[in-house]
Parts: sequence; C-alpha cells; structure tokens
Amino acid sequence: MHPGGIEPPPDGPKPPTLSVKLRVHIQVKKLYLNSVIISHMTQFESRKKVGQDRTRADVDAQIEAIEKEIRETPYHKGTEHHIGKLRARVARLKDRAFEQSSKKGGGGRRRLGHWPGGRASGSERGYAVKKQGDATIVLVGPPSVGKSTLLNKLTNAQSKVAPYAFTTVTVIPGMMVFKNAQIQILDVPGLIEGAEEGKGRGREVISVVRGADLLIIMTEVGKEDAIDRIKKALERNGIRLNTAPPDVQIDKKLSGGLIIHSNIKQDLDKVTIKEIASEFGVKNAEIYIKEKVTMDALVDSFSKNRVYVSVIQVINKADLKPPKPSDLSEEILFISAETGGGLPGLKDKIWEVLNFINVYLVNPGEEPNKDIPIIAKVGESLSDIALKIGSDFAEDKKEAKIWGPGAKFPGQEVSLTTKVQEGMQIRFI
Ligand SMILES: Nc1nc2c(ncn2[C@@H]2O[C@H](COP(=O)(O)OP(=O)(O)OP(=O)(O)O)[C@@H](O)[C@H]2O)c(=O)[nH]1
Ligand SMILES: [Mg+2]
Repeated sequence: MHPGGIEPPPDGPKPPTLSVKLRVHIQVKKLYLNSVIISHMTQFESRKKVGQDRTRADVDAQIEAIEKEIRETPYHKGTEHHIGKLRARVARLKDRAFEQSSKKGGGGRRRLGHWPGGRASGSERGYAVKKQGDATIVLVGPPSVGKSTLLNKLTNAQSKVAPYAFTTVTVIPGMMVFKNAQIQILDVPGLIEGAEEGKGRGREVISVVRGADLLIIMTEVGKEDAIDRIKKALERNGIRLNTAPPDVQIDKKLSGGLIIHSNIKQDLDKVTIKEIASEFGVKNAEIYIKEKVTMDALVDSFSKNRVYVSVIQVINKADLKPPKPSDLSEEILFISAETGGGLPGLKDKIWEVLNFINVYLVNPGEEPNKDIPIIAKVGESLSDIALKIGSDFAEDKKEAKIWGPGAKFPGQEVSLTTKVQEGMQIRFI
C-alpha cells in the first residue's frame, strides 16, 4: 500500500498529464478566483452588517443621551411632562430597534423568538422554536448554573451538560408531563452581562424569552446577584415580570384631540399624559385609564413591544451549600438539579404560577369519571372549556351537568358562566 493510502496507477498508457507548472498556475488561479468571490461576499455581507450596526449604534447613542438627560433632570411637577416625553421617546426608540432586529427574522404566530440558523426551514428561517403543549417555560440564567441538567431531569430531553460555560449554544426543547399537562421547557444558552447589547447569544435568548408563558430565572449558590442582573436586563428589553398589563384603553380617533377619562385620581398631570401620547404619535384618541398608573406603566401601555411574563426564581446546586434558614423566602426556591432535591416543590410552583387546574369531560350517557382530563385555568368558565374542546363543539352547548368540586349536588345543572374548579367533572348538554 502506498503511504498515502492510494494505490499507484497500474502500468499502461498514461493519460496526458499537464505540466507541473501549468497545474500550479491553474490551482493558483482557482484559489485567487475563490478568494475574490469570498472577499466580495464578505465585503457585501460585512457592509450590510456595518450598516445595521451603525443604525443600531445611532439608536443606542440617542437612547443613552436621552437617558442621561432624564437622570440629570430633577423630577417635580414642573418637569414631569418633560420627563414623561423623554421616557416615551426612549420607549419608542427601543421599539424601533426591536422591530428592526425582529424584521430580519420574519416569523409565525406560534413561533418563539429569533434564532438565526435554527432548525426551521423555508419562509420560517430564523425562527426556530415552535410553541407546543399547554404552556412554554424558558430557563434563563448565567452559563454553567445547571439549566441543561434541570431540563434533562424534568423532561425527556437530553441537552448536553458539561462543567464549562456555553455548553448550550442553541434552543433545546423538552416536554414535561405533570398532572396531565404537557409543559414545554426550553433550555437556552447562558446569559452574560451585556446580553442585550448582543454579547453571547443575548439578543436571541431575550427574543425567545418574549414568547414564554413562564420564566425560570436560575442561578447557582454563590452567584445570587445574577437574578437581579437578569431581571434588570429583561426589563430594559420591555419584558415585564410578574405584573399584569396596565388597565389602560386607547381608542384612536380621526379628530377631536386627546380626551382622557379616569375615575381614579392620577398622580400624573393631564399635560404629561398628553405629552406621552403625542410622543407615540397619538394625536386624537379617547384614553381610558382604569387604574392608578405610574409614568412607566403609562408609557408601557402605548408601547407595542411590551410582554408580560410570570417568573419563578431558582438557586441551583443547593447540595454544595444548603441554604441557611435566613436565606429561605417565598420568592426563591433552592434546588439541586443533579440530586433532584427540591424538584417536586418546583413542579408544584410551576403548576401554581401557571394557574392550572384539571377538570374532566364526561361524555353523554356516561357515568361521571376522570378519563378525559382537560387543562383549565383558575377563573375560566365552562364556556371557555367548551371552546377549548372546539368551536364546533361549543356552538350548540347551552348548559352543563357537573359533579365533584363546585357542584351543590352530583349532576347539578348549571349555566356555562359557572367557574371551573380543580377536579370538576363536566358533561355539556
Ligand atoms: N453540584 C451540583 N452540580 C451541578 C448541579 N446541576 C448541574 N451541575 C453541574 O454544573 C455543570 C454545568 O451544568 P449544565 O447543566 O451544563 O449548566 P448550563 O447552565 O446548562 O450551562 P451552559 O449551557 O453552559 O449555559 C455541570 O458540570 C453539571 O454537572 C447541581 O445541582 N449540583
Ligand atoms: Mg446548558
């Protein structure tokens, strides 16, 4: 055998060969042509990227300048409307930056976030993760805190685990089945400081977070500060944590100026409210403010890109340093993803925060039973359940018979406005 693993050609008439000099010349020419094509491509690509980065940098510089002005302006009644206008301007610039960056990806209704080079194909390229199941949870935290270990423990997924940072470089989905609910859990790359400026996979992670129903913000013992840092980074990106959207209704009109309705005494001046509205381009509208709002909440209600997500905060690797009684609080769960410690409590918390309950559908002619569970939410009524089954199914249903919790007696006939309760068995009639 020849040292290179290739047999020498058998003896016989040799094919015409090119002189060594000519072959070298052709190779060099090919290499040159390839490099010209590549350099043209990279020049084009990089020019495009420089353009995008420059626009982004301009917007970031504008935002920074306005934020500086806000910090340096003393807040009192005389300056309130000016500060309101500046805050609205920052929000609008951030909305614009966000729209520009998400336009690059295109997208679909049930898809989560912008993930360049993800698994999706065709027109959905750039959007990689499909929402599935009854709810979607995203695991966010610094690198190496055990996010993938937790995903693997809670779901059927096998996300790579290793003792170094950035083991996970894309979105890894898994499905957790708990009390009949299918809960999708997404493992994403670690979030480092400066994530929203695009460090690491920060922007992509943040865009996946925007589609979540629930976030698990996760860190490890000794890195407790990370939770607040991540919360602030998400807030700066328009993601509102554990709060409901402000109860403000904006009905745009063609004329008539700005009319503000509120039965509650507001701390904000009407002038401030009007400044904020006009900064968002709303010149004619009836604005109904149904709760006492802060300036930030009012700005949020005009902004198009706010999302409202529930959060559970978790400290992992508690096996290495068990928490002292003084560390324990309602807000933070200590777990060990590796040993499984604290995971039953985490699952219960997920269930509670998602407001899930189980109800059971009883078919006509059947005795009450629990064979067909349906995941419902606290506060939903029987008509919501009928709609979950299908709009065709819901169409001709006027009443229901119920058994178990909520029923005054077995088989009570009730209207579809009746609220569901955990364990209720329902036959629609
Ligand atoms: N002692 C202990 N080690 C853990 C625990 N959970 C994870 N680890 C270890 O921590 C290291 C990092 O775990 P990963 O699950 O890869 O962490 P990650 O957060 O997904 O990391 P990135 O993907 O890099 O962001 C691995 O060596 C795990 O074995 C835990 O509960 N206790
Ligand atoms: Mg990981």
